[in-house]
Amino acid sequence: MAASPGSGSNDPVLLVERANRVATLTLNRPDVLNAFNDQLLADLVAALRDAERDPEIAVVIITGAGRAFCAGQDLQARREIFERGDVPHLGAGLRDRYKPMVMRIRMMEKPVIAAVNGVAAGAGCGLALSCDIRLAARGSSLSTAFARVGLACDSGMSFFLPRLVGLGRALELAFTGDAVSAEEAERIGLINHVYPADELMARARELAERLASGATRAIGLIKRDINRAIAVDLETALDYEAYQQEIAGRTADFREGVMAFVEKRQPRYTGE
Ligand code: T3D
Repeated sequence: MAASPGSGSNDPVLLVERANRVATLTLNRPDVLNAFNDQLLADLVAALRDAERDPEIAVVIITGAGRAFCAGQDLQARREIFERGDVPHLGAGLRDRYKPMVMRIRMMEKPVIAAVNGVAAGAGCGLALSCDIRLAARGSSLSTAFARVGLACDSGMSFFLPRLVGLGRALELAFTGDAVSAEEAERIGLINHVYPADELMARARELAERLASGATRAIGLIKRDINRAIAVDLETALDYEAYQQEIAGRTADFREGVMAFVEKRQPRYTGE
């Protein structure tokens, strides 16, 4: 388990574990439900960049220490701004700290799985929605939370929420900030699967290792395809698919997939 030093505490704010081609990133500020401070955001972005560049890593899992996934921006840090009599300038912070987090996750040609082990609120919910697949523990919940503290959307919420649950539900969830239970979130498409809490990490690792042993180059291209397709018109999406499939068709994994099929055996993928 590798770790980077946090600020103001001896505990690392992000734990990084690498095993079986899977990097598990654990947000580690459990006393404040893993709320984001600047150090945690910086460490998370750096760890995502490292995982993206590391050829030994094929899949990333993000989870939280303790009883929460992430309660969003640390509001204590915002209170300090008001107590100093300063005016918050949130736009620059979003561009400099939250946008890189979301972009790293979306642009990385490797699956990123959110293992939502407890409450995910505000930008913590945004983090979960930015991931490719969300698994959740029974008893966990998601809340947009922003409107409850007088904020608009950030961390990709306005982009991902309507795409996952449709416009009507997205607006209701964003207007109210009401918490959605893991079970309800699964029903409306916000969460992929719900598991008993003590099974969550084993299930997340099982899925991650399965993807890591698959045709990882093709999986990376699929992620690019779908990233592109959700934000463009049909014709552009079809052209982009053709471009990407040209690349996939030249991989050793495609050849192996075809040969394994016709030879009636399990494929042995290499990611090449
Ligand atoms: O500012 C910018 O840069 C713009 C970006 C904004 C992005 C955002 O994320 S804005 C939204 C911020 N998040 C929230 O509004 C959620 C705030 N938290 C809550 O509403 C509740 O804590 C939860 C619903 C998440 C969980 O409730 P509960 O009852 O299970 O726990 P709790 O007792 O409220 O929290 C436990 C502790 O965590 C508590 O500390 P204490 O009293 O034990 O010393 C609480 O203050 C602390 N905590 C929870 N969330 C945050 C937090 N501390 C700082 N910031 C938090 N976001």
